[in-house]
Amino acid sequence: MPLFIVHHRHSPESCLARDPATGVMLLNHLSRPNAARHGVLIKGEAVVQSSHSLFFIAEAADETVLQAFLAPLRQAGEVEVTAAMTCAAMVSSGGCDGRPVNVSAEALNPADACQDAIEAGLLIHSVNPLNGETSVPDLAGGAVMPNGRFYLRNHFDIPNLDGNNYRLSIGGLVERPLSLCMRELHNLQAESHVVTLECAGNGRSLFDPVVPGEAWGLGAVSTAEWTGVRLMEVIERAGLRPGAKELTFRGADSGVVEGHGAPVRFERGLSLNQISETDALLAYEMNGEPLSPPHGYPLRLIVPGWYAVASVKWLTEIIVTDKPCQAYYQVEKYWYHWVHNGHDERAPVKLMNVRALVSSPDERENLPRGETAIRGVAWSGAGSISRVEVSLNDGPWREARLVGARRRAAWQWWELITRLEETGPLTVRARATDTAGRTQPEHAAWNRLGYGNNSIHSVTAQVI
Ligand SMILES: Nc1nc2c(c(=O)[nH]1)N[C@H]1C(S)=C(S)[C@@H](COP(=O)(O)O)O[C@H]1N2
Ligand SMILES: [Mo]
Repeated sequence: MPLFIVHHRHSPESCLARDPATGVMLLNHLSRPNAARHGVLIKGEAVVQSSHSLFFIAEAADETVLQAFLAPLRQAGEVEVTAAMTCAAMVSSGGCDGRPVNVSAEALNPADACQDAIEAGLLIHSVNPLNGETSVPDLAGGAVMPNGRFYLRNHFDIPNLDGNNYRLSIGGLVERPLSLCMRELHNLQAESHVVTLECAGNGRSLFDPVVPGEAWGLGAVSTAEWTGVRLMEVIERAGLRPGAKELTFRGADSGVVEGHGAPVRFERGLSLNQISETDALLAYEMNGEPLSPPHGYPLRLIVPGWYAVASVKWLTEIIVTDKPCQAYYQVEKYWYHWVHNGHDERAPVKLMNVRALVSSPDERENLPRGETAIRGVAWSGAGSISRVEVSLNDGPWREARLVGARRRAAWQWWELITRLEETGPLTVRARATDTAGRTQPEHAAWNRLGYGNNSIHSVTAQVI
């Protein structure tokens, strides 16, 4: 809804607040419930001391609605209404003299989505497309991440799909092409899995030399309980025809990318062999709530263990083929491109690397001497976490305690209780090993697009 700043002024002689009855009448009129009955959402109000002047910020469908609500204030003095916008809208429109972005009905208003993300506590990297990460200390907390604080990675505008008219189509090399509405999907047997998603670019900004792409810190990772239908359940209903080997997952979003004249869709592929090794889910709920539009409403794919690029949001089509998917985000992006002794080597981005993050202490945090808990999370796409070790001030690696359930595809809490005897800087490093025997390198191999950075995390606090 449009945003306005309201300024009301009256003369000292006719000060409304001086008369208790009028004062109370105004308080009630400006109360949030009463404003809401008039179609006005008051975001915050304040009176300038000793100046008989009141300001407030309000949302309303249009200025007429707001003006009608302001009648009691107009009777008492002057009212000035100024059109305004959120800081997020300002940035997304290209500056203070920009015009609000014209958003098509098919897309979510990027400024509104960004405002929600800011209020939930995400650190924003870009408004359009909307990308934001969680702060590393915020990764610690409940078993899952609150939905609003789950990092966001979008390549294009966020589709604003209507769940009531939505259909998932399954076609290509199948016996019975399907077109399923959400009710039909809800009627199939539901499963819930706690799964960690990590963006392949998480930690990219820590590569040296600098690589292009979204400059993620370490918070492009989160965990949620996803509820939906097993992907293979739906595929089996459609029935595979001979030769069927590969699936392409098509999202509703599209846009212009470098080197291509026509807009491309967000599409990714998996082979049936790869799918048989995961519990891939067609998810409609995240932590017990319907998916929010930025996280893929009404349906997304969740591929446990894989870097999150595989988990296609706003999934509208599954196409069964005999050949691997050739989509832009399959063949031109999401490839490791290493340079070893002057030779180029390439490999597709698949399973998440093993990795531990220290969530507590935070960088530059002051810690009192005495007993302290070093905490964090650890995960891997290739297995569950078998061990996390911690080194303090480059001392020997000490084994941390793994906390909570061992889940195959979700991060693992860990902690190490220790005594801090000496004041001064304390460097904490944590290194995870998974059940597949993989562990973390001191420095992950640099690659041209900055994927899979699982270098050992190091945090320096101060003991005081
Ligand atoms: N349709 C669609 N699906 C998508 C993307 C996208 O841009 N469009 N981004 C992918 C990438 S790179 C990541 S890291 C995850 C992010 O999921 P989230 O925004 O729910 O955290 O979604 C994946 N699925
Ligand atoms: Mo990603």
